[in-house]
Amino acid sequence: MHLLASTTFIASLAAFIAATPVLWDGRAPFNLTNADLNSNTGPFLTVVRGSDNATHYSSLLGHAQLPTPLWNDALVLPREQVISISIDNTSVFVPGSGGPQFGFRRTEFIAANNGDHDDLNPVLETGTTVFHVSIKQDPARPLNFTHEYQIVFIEPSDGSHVFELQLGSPFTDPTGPLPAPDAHSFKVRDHALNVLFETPFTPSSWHNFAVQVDWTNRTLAVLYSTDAAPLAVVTQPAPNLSASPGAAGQGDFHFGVLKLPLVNPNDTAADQGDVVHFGIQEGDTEALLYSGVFVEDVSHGISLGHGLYTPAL
Ligand SMILES: *[C@@H]1O[C@H](CO)[C@@H](O)[C@H](O)[C@H]1NC(C)=O
Ligand SMILES: *[C@@H]1O[C@H](CO)[C@@H](O)[C@H](O)[C@H]1NC(C)=O
Ligand SMILES: *[C@@H]1O[C@H](CO)[C@@H](O)[C@H](O)[C@H]1NC(C)=O
Ligand SMILES: *[C@@H]1O[C@H](CO)[C@@H](O)[C@H](O)[C@H]1NC(C)=O
Ligand SMILES: *[C@@H]1O[C@H](CO)[C@@H](O)[C@H](O)[C@H]1NC(C)=O
Ligand SMILES: *[C@@H]1O[C@H](CO)[C@@H](O)[C@H](O)[C@H]1NC(C)=O
Ligand SMILES: CC(=O)N[C@H]1CO[C@H](CO)[C@@H](O)[C@@H]1O
Repeated sequence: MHLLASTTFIASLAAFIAATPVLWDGRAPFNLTNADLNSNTGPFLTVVRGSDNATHYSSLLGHAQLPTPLWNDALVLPREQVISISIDNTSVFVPGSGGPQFGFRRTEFIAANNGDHDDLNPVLETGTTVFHVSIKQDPARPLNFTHEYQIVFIEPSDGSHVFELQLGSPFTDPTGPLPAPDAHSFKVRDHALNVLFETPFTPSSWHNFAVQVDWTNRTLAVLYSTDAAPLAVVTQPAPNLSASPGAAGQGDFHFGVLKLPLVNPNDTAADQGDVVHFGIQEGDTEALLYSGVFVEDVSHGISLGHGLYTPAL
């Protein structure tokens, strides 16, 4: 029995070693250029931004910065470039309808294949899939933790988020004590905005997150580590049943900087709650650094880094 059990274990380890299928890879290769960002060539759709071109708000850093060591062996040249994503006071997005979003400042990359996200989303958001992302501070262009930032999320067409990664002080109307006590922590929130996992945004480290989404049973589980440490499971699958099932629950996978306003006491009561169009923004230039962004299927396990895997949760 013991022998059989250990043989099975070795067989299943071997299956995990045979690499879990990457459904979309946003780890920017060195042949991806800033011009590609402007033309939506490659893995990113860069339309969620202000009026200037994409490279005014984002850039590929070549060999100037090291990406997360989780997927990049320290002894050889990295396989990906760090992506810098910033906002300034011109970062007012004008969507197809609804008018300019004067309440927000935002620059986001959306997962795509040469501009096509509509065909990609059902691929990334069926069965059970894992969304990987690593984030680092840009010390020259820090965030303002008095504000709320939503920095990674999947957004179905109803504007909700299947899950999101949040920083700063949650928007409050009427304005509560600011900054919030945990403003400097990352929060992984579910569709209903419950905090599933929280960890401090320490400077100088890469913060590696992975969120497993079971699209059929609608659950979320979170993995996390810093720098080269393999990902560790920090929350087991929890129900996320306020998210819509099926196609209505699928949406674009965003990462970047979305800054919410503070309430402007001069606005009407109704407008004070309209974070999209109203509120106070200082207009500062702020940025985050990204690497290690990809989506995988869990059929052969969840990648933990350095070739390690764990079975689906
Ligand atoms: C980069 O090189 C890979 C491998 O040759 C290729 O598949 C990909 O299309 C290239 N990407 C760009 C943006 O040129
Ligand atoms: C993007 O805009 C900047 C100035 O805002 C300009 O210098 C640059 O040439 C533009 N890039 C492209 C590819 O249009
Ligand atoms: C920032 O942008 C808003 C909206 O376009 C504008 O009303 C405001 O004057 C700008 N502030 C600064 C400091 O440029
Ligand atoms: C951060 O935002 C608050 C609220 O608008 C503002 O008072 C403060 O000056 C801002 N800090 C910086 C460094 O811009
Ligand atoms: C999903 O729910 C079904 C029905 O309750 C259950 O049989 C199945 O084990 C669940 N799958 C997972 C991965 O939890
Ligand atoms: C509110 O209005 C007053 C009077 O016009 C003005 O001085 C103040 O700057 C305004 N405050 C904001 C946050 O816009
Ligand atoms: C962690 C958790 O259970 N989150 C929520 C998932 O969705 C259901 C249904 O809306 C909520 O009740 C849970 O609190």
